[in-house]
Amino acid sequence: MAMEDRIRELRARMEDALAKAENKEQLAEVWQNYLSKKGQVADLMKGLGSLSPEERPAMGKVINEFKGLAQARYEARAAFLEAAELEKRNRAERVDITLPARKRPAGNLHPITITKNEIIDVFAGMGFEIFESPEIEDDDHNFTRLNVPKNHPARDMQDTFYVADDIVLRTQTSAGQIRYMDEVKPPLKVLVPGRVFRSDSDATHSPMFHQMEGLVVDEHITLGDLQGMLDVFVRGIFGPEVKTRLRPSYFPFTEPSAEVDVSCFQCGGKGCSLCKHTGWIEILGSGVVHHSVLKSCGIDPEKYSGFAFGIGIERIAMLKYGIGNIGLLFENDLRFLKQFKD
Ligand code: 2NM
Repeated sequence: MAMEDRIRELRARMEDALAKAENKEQLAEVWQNYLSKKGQVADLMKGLGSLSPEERPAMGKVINEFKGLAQARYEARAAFLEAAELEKRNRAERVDITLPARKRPAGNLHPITITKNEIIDVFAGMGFEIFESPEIEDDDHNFTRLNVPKNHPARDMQDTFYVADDIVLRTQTSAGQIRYMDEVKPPLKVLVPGRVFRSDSDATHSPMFHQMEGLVVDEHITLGDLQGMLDVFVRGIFGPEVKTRLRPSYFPFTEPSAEVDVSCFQCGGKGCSLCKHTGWIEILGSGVVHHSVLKSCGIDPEKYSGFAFGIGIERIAMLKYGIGNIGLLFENDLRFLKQFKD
């Protein structure tokens, strides 16, 4: 075949192969077949040897021109495929930056935590320290030093969870008050929040619940100081209109002891279903710290006196939010919990 015909035929085949190459691998194959040292364009060059010396220069020029053209075609196809690939990737990775962000559901605090924080805020405003202590206590801190003698009904297995002979799950956070008084001497104002445990369970009682006990010890502390601070507390929690009243009661660690009522924040004291038509709602227990409790902590009861109170956080939360069953606070049903988003 004449050289011109071979070139024309080769050019047609190569252009066809290039047009069919759809990716880098197929393109590399075309390069290998036609443009590499062992490719068909190089073969043409080798074919020059069989021509006469007169024909060689002109033919060499033609082949060289073809080689340049073949390379240009190859590069054009390579550039085209690269652009197509980039375009395809851009389309696949396209993001609409005007789309609103996907919503992440936000959580909220548990009503017990909300109530606990609110109570802490009010007492922190009156200068109280916050102190935390262990949930597992010894008999000494949970009972004996709180003036709960052996054989007292509060020690009965029915109320107290025993971990070992003289080790209990604390039944009140006052065990922490004892630990605090071992470290800090009067004047002192401390609040001990935490979980407590009693074998008791119904619509308003849970075997685990949260308490916050307060203690103030200084010279010349009286029941009047207690009532003044309680007034600040209930107004901070239930609103500026409410009043308090003390009724005599009994706790082994206080003498005298008092039950504290708040005037009904729903009906203003006129009587409604919430206050069972009495105008008053019981909210906590309190009293003047028993001299033997002070003595058990090395505090001289002749010089110092104090008052203490115990608040049930669940009780306050249930009153504040109108929750009828304590179990709702521990079931962790999101339909219930989501209602406390602020
Ligand atoms: C209450 C009621 C009355 C109380 C007593 C003490 C301590 F440690 F000072 F003796 N802390 N908390 C107390 C007093 C707790 O809870 C209903």
